[in-house]
Amino acid sequence: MSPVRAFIGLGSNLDAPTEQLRQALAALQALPHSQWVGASALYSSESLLPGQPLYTNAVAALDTRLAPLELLDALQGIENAQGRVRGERWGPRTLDLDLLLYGQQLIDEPRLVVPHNQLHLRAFVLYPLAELVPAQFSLPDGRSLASLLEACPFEGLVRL
Ligand code: PH2
Ligand code: MG
Ligand code: MG
Repeated sequence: MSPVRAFIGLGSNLDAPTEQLRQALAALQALPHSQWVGASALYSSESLLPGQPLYTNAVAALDTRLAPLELLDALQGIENAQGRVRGERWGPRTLDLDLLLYGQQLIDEPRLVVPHNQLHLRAFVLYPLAELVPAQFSLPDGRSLASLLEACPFEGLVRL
């Protein structure tokens, strides 16, 4: 199997978020059967759920021979290693690693939906992603990243 370029969204709003992201980026660089491509800058923003600590977010890219569910397992392993406690949906977390895109594949399985179903609504995903792809980049369903960025103001994001 030839490698597939995967994009991973990183987020943290507990226990020194910026340090959590740095540690997670190092863990992603060490993933087996995968070649590191790069990461965006870190960004700070308010949580989508009010009343939570600020989030730090970033997006990383790697070329991987791991199958989508193998990659998901590896991402959850990193989340767990960094103290992720699975409680309420959208609760504060030490580390969230979301598989945003896996090549141009559309995946709809009980454990995994790719592209991530909120990707198009989230400035803290779209703007970091835009740092890692060509200007004419499109999602597997044909939506251009440029059109999604246009519909999703940068407002509220702070590039760290
Ligand atoms: N993740 C959530 C809910 N809200 N808000 C920001 N700013 N960043 C996130 O990563 C985030 C969020 C659930 O995954
Ligand atoms: Mg998430
Ligand atoms: Mg998640």
